[in-house]
Amino acid sequence: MSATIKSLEAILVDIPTIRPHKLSMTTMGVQTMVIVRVKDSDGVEGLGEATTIGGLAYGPESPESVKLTIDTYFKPQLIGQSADNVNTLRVMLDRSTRGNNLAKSAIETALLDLQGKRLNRPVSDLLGGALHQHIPVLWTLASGDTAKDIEEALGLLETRRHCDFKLKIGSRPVMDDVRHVAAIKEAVGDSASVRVDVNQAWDEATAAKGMAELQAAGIDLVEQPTPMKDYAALVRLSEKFHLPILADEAVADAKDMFSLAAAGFSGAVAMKIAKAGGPMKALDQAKVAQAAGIGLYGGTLLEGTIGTAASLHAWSTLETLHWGTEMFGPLLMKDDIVVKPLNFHNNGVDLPKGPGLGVEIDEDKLDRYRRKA
Ligand code: MUC
Ligand code: MG
Repeated sequence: MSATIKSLEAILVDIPTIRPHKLSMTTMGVQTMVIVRVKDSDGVEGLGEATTIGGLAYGPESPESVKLTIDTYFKPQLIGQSADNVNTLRVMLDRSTRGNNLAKSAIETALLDLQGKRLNRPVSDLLGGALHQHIPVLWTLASGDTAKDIEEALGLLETRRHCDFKLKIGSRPVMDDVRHVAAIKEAVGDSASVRVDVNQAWDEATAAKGMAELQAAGIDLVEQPTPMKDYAALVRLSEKFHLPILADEAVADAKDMFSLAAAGFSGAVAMKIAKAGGPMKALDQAKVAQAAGIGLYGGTLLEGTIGTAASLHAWSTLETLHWGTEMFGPLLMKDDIVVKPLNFHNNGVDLPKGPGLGVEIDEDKLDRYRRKA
């Protein structure tokens, strides 16, 4: 008889960030992860994670609501089910629950990890097989201070931990942001790719002005300049500029990708396992983007090591990641809750090895950082 799901736990874990991380909608000083532990009747454990950036300032799911959805709605459905068919379980949750993609992503990840451990294969094998063992990773400069960002970037270039940078802008007047970005681009030089993420902060006219200036300053990519639902603006801006647009909040899953591509968008997409509802669904989105000629980028909601490893297993199966990835989440946190952190070097990170995600919980650390109240 196949193993059944015996227990499921969703744990809130709060870890301070190494410095304030300033986004257009909020400033993060702590990252909250929802860690999922699912155990089967043979005692094998699968790990999953859901995070978001800036809580409800960013999107409709908060870490607390993810935990509630899992504890109250998903757990009763999953306990007692056969653990050996991830598709059956994710379809079951999709039928019973609309949206809640962050919570679904944590569960799909945990089920894949469990399955991988049972089969003694890495999660990337369950997704078709890895094509890459080392994956490029950029760094986000978001201290809120131009001089500090430059110092941070030059240090990272010197150690070759990162060679590309994403700048978080949108909270200040557009020309202040342009000056900030241009100064950083000038300091890091031509060998580094500099991109910006506006996190929806501009209206279309501001975006047109901002993009013209950023194009002149040598910026390579502009992420989500306008509000997520305004597809027409994204399409018009993508037609107007050589400077490509990276669609982020606008496209959560394969269906969104199809709609935006069908509306005439060209550019690139930030895939995120959390937005899509899990690694498998993020790869569904990748297929639609590929068919529409839209460039791929491995995105993050600043997950810790578990969520980052799950994303890396997914991205490793894609032949071309046109814009690389931003899977640096664990490096933004002061500490980690795993035994062996991911290995970031040579402007990228190694795909973790071993069965499942290839990640093991450090129980003492988990105990230290788990939310008590
Ligand atoms: C986002 O909006 O793209 C990724 C890097 C970062 O600093 O924030 C995120 C999310
Ligand atoms: Mg973004």
